[in-house]
Amino acid sequence: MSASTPVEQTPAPPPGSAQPDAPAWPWLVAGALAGVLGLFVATWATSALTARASPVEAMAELAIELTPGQAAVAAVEATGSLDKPLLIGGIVLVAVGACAYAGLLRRRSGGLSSGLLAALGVLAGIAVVARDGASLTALAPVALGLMTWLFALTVLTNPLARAEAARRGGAGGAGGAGGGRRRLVAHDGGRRSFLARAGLAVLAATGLGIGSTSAAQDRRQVDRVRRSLTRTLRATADVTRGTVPAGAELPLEGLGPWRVPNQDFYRIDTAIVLPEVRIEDWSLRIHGMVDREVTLSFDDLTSGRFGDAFEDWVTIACVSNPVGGELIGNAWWSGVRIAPILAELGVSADADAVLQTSVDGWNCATPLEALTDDRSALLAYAMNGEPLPVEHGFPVRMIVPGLYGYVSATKWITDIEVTRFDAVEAFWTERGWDERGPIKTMSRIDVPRSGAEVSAGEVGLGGVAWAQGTGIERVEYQLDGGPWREAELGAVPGVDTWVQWSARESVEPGEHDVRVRATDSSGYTQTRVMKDNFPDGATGWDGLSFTAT
Ligand SMILES: Nc1nc2c(c(=O)[nH]1)N[C@H]1C(S)=C(S)[C@@H](COP(=O)(O)O)O[C@H]1N2
Ligand SMILES: [Mo]
Repeated sequence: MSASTPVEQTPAPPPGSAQPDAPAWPWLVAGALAGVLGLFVATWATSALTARASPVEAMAELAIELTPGQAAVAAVEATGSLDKPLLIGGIVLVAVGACAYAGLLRRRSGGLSSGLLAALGVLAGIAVVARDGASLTALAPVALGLMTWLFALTVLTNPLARAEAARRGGAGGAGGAGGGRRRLVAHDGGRRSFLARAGLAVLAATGLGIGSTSAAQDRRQVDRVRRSLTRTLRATADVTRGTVPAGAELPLEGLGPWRVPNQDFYRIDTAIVLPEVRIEDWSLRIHGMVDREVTLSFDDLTSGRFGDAFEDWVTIACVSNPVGGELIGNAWWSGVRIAPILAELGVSADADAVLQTSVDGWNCATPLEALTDDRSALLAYAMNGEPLPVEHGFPVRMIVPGLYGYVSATKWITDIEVTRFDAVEAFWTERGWDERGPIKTMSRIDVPRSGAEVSAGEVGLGGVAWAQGTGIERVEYQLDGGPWREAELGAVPGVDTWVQWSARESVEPGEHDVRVRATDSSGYTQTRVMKDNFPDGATGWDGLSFTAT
């Protein structure tokens, strides 16, 4: 029996249905193009309406909020600082992929295709409402994006449907030779019209892309305010003292700067869209278990109402910093000490925690005593003599020596509630991280780099060590399993900064390895036990190999 059915007996397929021999890719391309166009329209509308976040950004933020802690941290570690671009890129990819599929679906069923796009739009709408509430400004970009998807997909696929109908007619061979030619012409016309429309879509997407980036630049008005603030701050804070103390930097080539420049400072936060807080809109409410609550303006902080400007060198660190890692930095911070403010407001004797909240909703709980004892815990408004960079918390953040950032260093801070640990949970502790978060005594090798080739003979070894609140007493290194030797230490202005260490050793040609360990002023020597950063910070000795030739 023959597998082929006479063409004449095939019932005519319903309009718009697929032909087995017609290629699928134009439908996929149409869907993907419509997808890209819709995303661009949504982004452009976000800028034009100065909505806080685009639908894609809102989805990324929601994803971060809903990700359990260890998975989030694993993602950050696996991808380095690329976590956010990767998350955004992944969402865009999934969205465009789904739109491409909607294009394919449209070949068989317009309803299913539109339904898929509508479902995507609803998802984006849910993310936006979850993050920013159901305002018109927040939702308009989603609505415009969805309308663009539906409209662009129709416009792009209509010629395809026409071309396929014509082709079908031709294949059906129902008409004479003349009819076949006409159908072929219609088919070619459909293809040409599809290509023209696709070209227009690409042009429109490009234009919108350029349009929304320049609009995004307009939004950086906070940057302009920062610059104009610099002079005012110079008057209120003695920023000239932020020059590196003599002897802090050891003369060893390859050692990083003791004071980390703002643009090189590590950045860790959950913000997809950087909060842009204007000075005149900023306020800090301090309340909870206090006799008297207060709401401070930026002027209140800088005018001396709660004491003079206070400045200090503090090395802050992230609990996710692995042994040998770079999620740590040292800067000259200017601000106001928090202890006298809390003292003036009168803190309840039952309180043991302070819940800090930022403008984007992130929060952390800090042990109360860290904010009331005599350490340099401050509401900082300047970093290395400049107004805080937006990504480091402009206009005001908390800096607390001795505690990892996730329990203390709230950027874009707007709320401080004196409370009790047993009454609150915060972003990272909810995800299983340690409640108190004291920074562990640590040391790191920076010279030579792991795997480096150096010339045999005298080589320099060096790095940094830190034990905030306690101070580094001694740093020892061990070359090729030999005896532990004490390294030379740089000068430091206090116990809250890292200290540079260096040494010189003579090495033979060949492979070498070096390890380091620090001892703090309490007499504690860093444990060699290697431990992961969860839930309270990594431990273990940093070590690496290098080759001498
Ligand atoms: N608002 C806000 N503040 C935050 C965070 C955050 O996610 N949001 N992350 C904290 C963490 S985990 C660290 S380690 C420090 C990092 O500060 P930096 O980015 O200025 O280096 O900020 C802290 N402050
Ligand atoms: Mo952190």
